[in-house]
Amino acid sequence: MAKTFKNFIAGAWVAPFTGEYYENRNPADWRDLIGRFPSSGKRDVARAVRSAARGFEAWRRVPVPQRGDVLRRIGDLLVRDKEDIARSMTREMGKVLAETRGDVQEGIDTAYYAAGEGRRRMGYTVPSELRNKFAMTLRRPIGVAGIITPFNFPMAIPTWKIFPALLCGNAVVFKPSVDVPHTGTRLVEILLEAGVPPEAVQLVHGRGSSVGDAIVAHPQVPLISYTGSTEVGSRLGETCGRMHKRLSLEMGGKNAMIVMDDADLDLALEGVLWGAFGTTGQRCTATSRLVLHRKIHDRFLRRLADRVEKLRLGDGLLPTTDVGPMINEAALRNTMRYVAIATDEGDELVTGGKRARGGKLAHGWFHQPTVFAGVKPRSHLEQEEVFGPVLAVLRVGSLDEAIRVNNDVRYGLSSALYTNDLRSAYKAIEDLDAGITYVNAPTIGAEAHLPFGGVKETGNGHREGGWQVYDFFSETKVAYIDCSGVLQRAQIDTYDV
Ligand code: UN1
Repeated sequence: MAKTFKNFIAGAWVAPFTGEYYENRNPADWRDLIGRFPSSGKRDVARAVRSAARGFEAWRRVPVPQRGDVLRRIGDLLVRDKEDIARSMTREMGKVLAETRGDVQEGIDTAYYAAGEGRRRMGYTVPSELRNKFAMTLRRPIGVAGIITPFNFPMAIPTWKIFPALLCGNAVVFKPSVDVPHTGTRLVEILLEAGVPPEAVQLVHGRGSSVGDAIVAHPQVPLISYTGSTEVGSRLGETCGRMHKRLSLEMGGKNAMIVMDDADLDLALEGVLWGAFGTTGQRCTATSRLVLHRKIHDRFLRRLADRVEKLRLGDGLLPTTDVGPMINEAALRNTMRYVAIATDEGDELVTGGKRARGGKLAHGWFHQPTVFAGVKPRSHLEQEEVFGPVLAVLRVGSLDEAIRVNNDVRYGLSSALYTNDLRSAYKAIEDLDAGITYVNAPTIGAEAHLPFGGVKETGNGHREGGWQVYDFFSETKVAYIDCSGVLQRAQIDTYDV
């Protein structure tokens, strides 16, 4: 009998007010039931926010370096449990073990970075225009942060948001994706074990349309950090705009990898395999377009097809597996829909193109790694995010044309250029409209201590990772201390003629 899991609200593991639960199953084999998780509702969120507001009042008074010590312990516990969490994460969401290990490692890196940040939460001191007067800035926590996260990085993405939120002194109401509630639960257990005060963190399971919306619309949640689709992000933006909330959005991508005729083609081949089919293409940073210079197009495509055909689908826990299942049936059907659209539009199917269900794959949501060539700029497959293992190949005649193709989409998260020409690399860094440009590396591989985020409809100007995210989760306060003992009027007494 599979376990029934609970929410963590007001310092205790509790059942949802709704009394309703849903089943969480292994996408590589849906006969494997991981557990039943709460389908919570508005009342659960309301209770969590009330408790988080109390948690905030206590946690905000803990000196920042001490909050940093708690973050360091979180990192230590993630190190201790890395293998175990990685295995249960692969069982829960399907990507191969090497990748779930990397996912936990990203959480560890983020924790240790946050711990260090606890000792350098810097404001600055500047000279005042008046005598005997200090002028300085400092950072203050904001309140209860609503954290809403996707399935594809069940550990890393929540940590990108929760760790800086906590380090800055906020309390957190966390809603993980309905597809990965187990990893969310593991993370919260670790936070508590490391010494985060019970009311500073709340875990509410359930759907976006009930739990997520209730968090976003709650008047006592002044800041929201969301990673997911551009459609949902726009909706959240409307609510947050109306309610004057601070909102960080991390959304879709249609990332291109450009391969020039002077590139190291062996390197580029490894890069595109990893970029397009890692996490079964279910990354916002996935390489979903491959833009090839015409001089190497045919040669490269042949080699690519050959390698893609050799990728082995299967359970991510098996060492023989290269590519795991898709997260659920809806995701699989969506990928199949795009294959049909591309075929209708006349794109040339090079390899793949079908659901895979033979032998050991019979009970999972598998789709063949798929490549379409001859894809035309502005066609559906070229413009829209599939979030699955489908690569669109385009042919160009120059770097300028490649850059135009890259930029002519609504998204702008990641980008990549393979070249051995320094001038081309420089031009790409200057001209590709994206938050991230990789030179001689694929579109995935962001590191925890650098800013992560995109331009255009990928985001709304904020960044995660690095130190920029610490500005998102805190408010700037300015303090002036006048030690002169007389009234000094800014703008007036220094310039009184
Ligand atoms: C995402 O694609 O949703 O750079 C996040 C990467 C990872 C993070 C990706 N470190 O691909």
